[in-house]
Amino acid sequence: MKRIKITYNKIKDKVVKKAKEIKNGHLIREYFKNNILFVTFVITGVLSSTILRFFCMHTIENYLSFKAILADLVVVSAIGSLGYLFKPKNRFPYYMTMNIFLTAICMINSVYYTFYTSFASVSMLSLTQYIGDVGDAVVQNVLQIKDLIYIFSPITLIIVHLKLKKKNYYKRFELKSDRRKKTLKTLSFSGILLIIFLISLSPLDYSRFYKQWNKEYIVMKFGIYIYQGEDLIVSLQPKINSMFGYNKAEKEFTDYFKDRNEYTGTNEYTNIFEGKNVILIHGESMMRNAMDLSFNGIEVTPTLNRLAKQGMFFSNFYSQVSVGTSSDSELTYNTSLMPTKSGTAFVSYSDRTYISTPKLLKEKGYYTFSMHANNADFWNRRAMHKSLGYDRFYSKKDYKVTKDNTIGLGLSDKEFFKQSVAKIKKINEQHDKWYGLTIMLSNHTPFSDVEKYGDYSVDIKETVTKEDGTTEEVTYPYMEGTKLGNYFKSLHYADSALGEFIDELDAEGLLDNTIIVLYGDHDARLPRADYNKLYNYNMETHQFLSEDDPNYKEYDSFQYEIGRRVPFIIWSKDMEGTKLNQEVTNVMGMYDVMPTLGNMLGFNNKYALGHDIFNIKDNNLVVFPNGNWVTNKMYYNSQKEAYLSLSDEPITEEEINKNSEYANKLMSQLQKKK
Ligand code: GP9
Ligand code: MN
Repeated sequence: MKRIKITYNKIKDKVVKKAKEIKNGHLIREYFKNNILFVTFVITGVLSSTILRFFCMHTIENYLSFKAILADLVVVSAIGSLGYLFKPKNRFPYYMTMNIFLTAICMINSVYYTFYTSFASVSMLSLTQYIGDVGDAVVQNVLQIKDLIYIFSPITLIIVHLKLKKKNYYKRFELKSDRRKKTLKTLSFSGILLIIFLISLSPLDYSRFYKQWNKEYIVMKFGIYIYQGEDLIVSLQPKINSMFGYNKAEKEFTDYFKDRNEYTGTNEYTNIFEGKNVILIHGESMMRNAMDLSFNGIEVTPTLNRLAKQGMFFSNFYSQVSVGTSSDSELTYNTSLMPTKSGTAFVSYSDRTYISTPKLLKEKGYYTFSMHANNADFWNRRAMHKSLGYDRFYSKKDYKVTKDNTIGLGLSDKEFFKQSVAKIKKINEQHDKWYGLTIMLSNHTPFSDVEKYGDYSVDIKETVTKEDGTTEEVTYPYMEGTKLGNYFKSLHYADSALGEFIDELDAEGLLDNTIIVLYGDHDARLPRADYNKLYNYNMETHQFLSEDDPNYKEYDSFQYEIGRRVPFIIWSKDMEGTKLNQEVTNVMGMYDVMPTLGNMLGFNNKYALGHDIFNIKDNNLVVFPNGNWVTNKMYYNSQKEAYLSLSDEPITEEEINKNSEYANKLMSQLQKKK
């Protein structure tokens, strides 16, 4: 009894002494002094991750998110604790290696976010071969000073190391058992932090972490390091999935469609194009809103505007791409499935069986082909176009590409179309019915081959009569020299190539029994600041409005998101004046094309995620791979949990929840390809 009392008193004295020391700051100071390398490693690691959130998520509660800081602290301190397993003199190389690793994660994500407005995925590593081709575009437009800021972290660690070396800090001796004790103590500290972190998470946090598609949210609540770790596991999943769980995924996928017979069946457009040839045009980076713009009385896209006016124009249309951009559009267009949650379907899932437009047309006796004058392996098209059911893929090696006839990434669109017409002519001679995809290339970021786009001024030119009666042409600076201005020049070029293509096809008699279908593949990722310039220019005074001007219209992030619309047009020579010549204003997504066009061409895919727009009409809901969605009434940003009203009708919470639930259900099908 006496013994217990003595031990108790001893412990009590110790605790009181420690508490006093902590209160006086001795212990903390002492700890920092003795563990300076570890502390520096932890602080720099957490700071880098915070800076990344600061640059990517602009509200203070996002980048100073308590949960994310705690999560980063757990990861970095756990990694740091392992440093104590080394002898003091070997600790710096360990911390330095780990620091470079964590810094690289932040830097890569910083660059990646600027380009894709999303965080990087390990599964994209298998795509680095394609990045080479657009590498210049990335370096010119994306690598910014803010991406280099993270170098402060290894530099700080080196400085601290050199100072410690000078003070003979590394000459100390520590017993092996002491090192193990220290490691365990520090790891326990990380463990306590981990428990606090796990308790602080809400059910929504857990659910989003599990689903993984809302990357911003995960980084905001779990920090970049946990996100990247989870991403690594998820990225390896396709490989593992091929071995296990495939049957379960297939069952879930088919079950999803079992009770889905709403908005199906025939309508007044059923079979209307049966037996017609189809030329599908993939309009690289073509954006819908550019169709409304003119400079000096000349439209940016006169050809698109003519096709829209004479044909069927879906003016409220969105592509639904993820990081696979062009390839995601091709996938969704042809299968009515959505891109994968991580990586790209074209790369990770080219070995799956797809129900696709080319395959269903082949069953109806069509010959199917695709044409793109770029390297056949870009986006793994060589393999994937075969999986999608194209009989033949014409790629770079099938075209004459010279230095003189290239623009941007490769063969110019004008030259590509000219050479393609000759090929289509032959196909037409050999085949009764055909369906062919042509993928454009010139209008691709960074839109810097300006001198090759031809004359198209995006400044304002006016002829002014002087006092002496003579005239003079005056140029007022407007969009010249901006990235958006260069985009308009590039798009004007691509539009003119399109015009020439249609004329050449017509001259060869190839349009007589043919419909042209055109889609913009995705937006052009242009700076928001440039749109503020575009929409805040006074044509009378030739001045830009300042931000405090009452007429100044901010092109906010919502405007930017809904401004990502792309054109979708179905046109044929004889459509003008018929019932098909109309503007369809109901919101529509790329996944609605297969059901809509399929109905017109006379086929049906039971496993389509989208709907025939003429059946679903204004009940349509377009889900984006990041979880955002849009209806005729509103655009909903699920990361911000905020909406933009698009009509005068009131919006209820119940409606938002119902739509979000639908979006969630659909999102969970993304990975399950039949
Ligand atoms: C590459 C071209 C561009 O061949 O389709 O792809 P993107 O960079 O737009 O995904
Ligand atoms: Mn593209």
